[in-house]
Amino acid sequence: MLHPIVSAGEFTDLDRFIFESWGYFVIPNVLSKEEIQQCLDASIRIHEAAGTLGFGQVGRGYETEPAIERLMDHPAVLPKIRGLLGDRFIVQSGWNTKQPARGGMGGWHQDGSGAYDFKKLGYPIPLIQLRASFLLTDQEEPGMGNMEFIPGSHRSSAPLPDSVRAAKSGTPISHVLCATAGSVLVFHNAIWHRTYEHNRDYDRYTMHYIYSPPWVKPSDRFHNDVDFMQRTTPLRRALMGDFTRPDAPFGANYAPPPFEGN
Ligand SMILES: O=C(O)CCC(=O)C(=O)O
Repeated sequence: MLHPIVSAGEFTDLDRFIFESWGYFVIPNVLSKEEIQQCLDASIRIHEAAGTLGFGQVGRGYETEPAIERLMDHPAVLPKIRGLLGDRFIVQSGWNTKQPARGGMGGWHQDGSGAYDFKKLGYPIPLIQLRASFLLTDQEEPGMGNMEFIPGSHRSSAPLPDSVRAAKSGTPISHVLCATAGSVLVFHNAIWHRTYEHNRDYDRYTMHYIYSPPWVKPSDRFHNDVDFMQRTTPLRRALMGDFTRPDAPFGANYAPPPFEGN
């Protein structure tokens, strides 16, 4: 099957071309078996603490779980985020998603804000929420809680027909992404996507980090947790939006996060 696979680390011209034309790419083998296990254990704790019943997304897991925190600025992924957003961006949110054993299909959607539809910003819909999804369980074949995408749909000015959305059926051009645990999907907010069905008898977990321009409001928190901010690294603090601005409305810019040496 055709897959938009890229290598970890450096953001290349080909990575950019793939992202621009497909709306997403996959970085295989980012996490070791040990790291996957640590993140899985952490995900289970996060959802147990939140009391998730069925499908659920829990934010702020990075504040309490070091294995999840380490994914925020992972060296295999961060160069891709910098390549696509530049050097000034924030972690808008970090959502840990659980799809329960034998969970059904999700609904087709584009990411964005219910409060202000990103379509109103212009065409093509701009890159406002860049997502890096760390797969914590294997999704090597369809039916394992995969992500399903419609390649190139982030550039479609036509909406996905209601008949497709209501019926929860497939489209002839959708792509059920298959990848092993430890792979990372990077995708554009405007790409049409959904959670594919999960036919196995264990829960599926994915850790999603969303990166946004610095003037976008965080969506998983109203305030940064003080203990976490004191404990974490200077780079992560900056990515959480803790930076000094010489002026309020960003007109004169601000010092970029300390990407080197962290
Ligand atoms: O199934 C998932 O983990 C992702 C759900 C999704 O599509 C989303 O959060 O926008």
